[in-house]
Amino acid sequence: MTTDVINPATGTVLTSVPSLGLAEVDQAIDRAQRAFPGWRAVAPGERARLLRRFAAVVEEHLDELADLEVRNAGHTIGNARWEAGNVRDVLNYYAGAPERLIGKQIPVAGGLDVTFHEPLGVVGIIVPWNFPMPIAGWGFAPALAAGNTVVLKPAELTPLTAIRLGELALEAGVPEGVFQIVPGKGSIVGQRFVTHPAVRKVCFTGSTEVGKSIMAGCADQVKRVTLELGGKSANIVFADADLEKAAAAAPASVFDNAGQDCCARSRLLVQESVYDKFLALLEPAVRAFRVQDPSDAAAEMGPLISAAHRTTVASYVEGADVAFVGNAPEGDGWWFPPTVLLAHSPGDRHWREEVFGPVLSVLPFRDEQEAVRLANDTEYGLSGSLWTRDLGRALRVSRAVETGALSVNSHSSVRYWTPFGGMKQSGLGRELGPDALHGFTDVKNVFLASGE
Ligand code: TAP
Repeated sequence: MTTDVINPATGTVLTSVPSLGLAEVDQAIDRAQRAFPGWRAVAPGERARLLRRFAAVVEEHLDELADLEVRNAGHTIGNARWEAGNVRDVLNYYAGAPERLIGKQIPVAGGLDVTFHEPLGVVGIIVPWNFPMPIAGWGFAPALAAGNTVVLKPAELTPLTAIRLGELALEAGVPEGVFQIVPGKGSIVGQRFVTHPAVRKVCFTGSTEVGKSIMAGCADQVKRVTLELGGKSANIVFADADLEKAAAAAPASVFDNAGQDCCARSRLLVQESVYDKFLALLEPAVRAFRVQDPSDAAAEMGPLISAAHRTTVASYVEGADVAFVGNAPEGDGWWFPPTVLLAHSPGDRHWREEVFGPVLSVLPFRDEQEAVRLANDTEYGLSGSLWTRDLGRALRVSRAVETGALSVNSHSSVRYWTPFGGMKQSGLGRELGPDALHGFTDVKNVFLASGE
């Protein structure tokens, strides 16, 4: 079976790729299982060298990978180049890990006690369509560095860069069977990662609903699981903030990648004393946001991923109180303009649910206490920002907002060398940073009797 791959900026078919059935998935898992003993036995320095070589080959193909993502996912060329570069950087970062996967020596009587970080075996990685390259790399780079073999399922909508990365790994000298791309349906390929006993860990990024079912399925075999799920992050603007700077930065914090970002700051909380002033500053910034052909270097936002997703996003705007709307091309492709909605209560559907599109909901707040209460009034807790010139307030609110990654006077949440992941129903476990590696190992404690 095959699946057509569509360019979301034009609605035309780009190519088609295989969609694997159960028997083929089992064969891939079998190959990964057979490759595992050899890969874990590769000397740490040699595994590091292979990962660095993989990073170098990604670098050599950066333009090609970025171009594929522009056409397959509608990402702007600027973002797509960053994303391919992020795969390279994450590989280089975790290439430093094999020689540093250091255990402990713990004082005991009668011998020596040491710990080892043992690889798990075959790791299954399930990737969504919104950031196909980075999310794949955040899983496979540390998994491979720790000595695991990997089967990776890209989203059906966006398989092209993952398939290419699988080829580039082989070109770099990563042995056959160590890193395999297994394209196909979530309900077949992804689900098999959950049920196949040889897959010892599942890394899933996607909707909270599917994430919960994966977690429940993994319980059956006490399978390790990392979940990166939805978000409804707050951007809190206090009256003492640099309002010009905060307003200029707000559009990209929610409209980047057409809002299809689990970290999107899709709830804007503005202190009521500056509410009108802030919206007046925000409006021209939203109207100026450049939504255009994503292959154009000036583009700040491309189309939505699919026609069906556009219908879902539009359903949040119907009947809502629209403050202002930016621009988007008309005609072919799944375009949707940046849209700012006024929330009238925290119960409004567009305020509560993850829209996953270029839709920003705005609500005023009275004081710090109310800002924290409203920010935390959600089942999610992935990301967020706050803007203030008061250092004490920045510290208090940073500690009080229940979220895995927060920025003060900025909207950055992702650096490959700092931890990333969600609190509450936004996820389980952390990716990136120095500790992610331990999510791909089990600790073994060994006591050696001295025979005294
Ligand atoms: P999901 O259905 O969760 O898809 C994410 C990945 O999981 C895809 O590779 C998908 O495969 C796979 N999958 C689906 N059902 C599965 C199952 N039963 N077992 C194992 N794997 C399965 O997300 P979506 O439909 O693409 O998007 C729906 C909503 O989820 C979005 O609107 C957004 O709110 C949220 N979302 C969040 C994120 C992040 S980063 N947190 C990313 C994407 C979407 P297929 O290729 O067959 O779909």
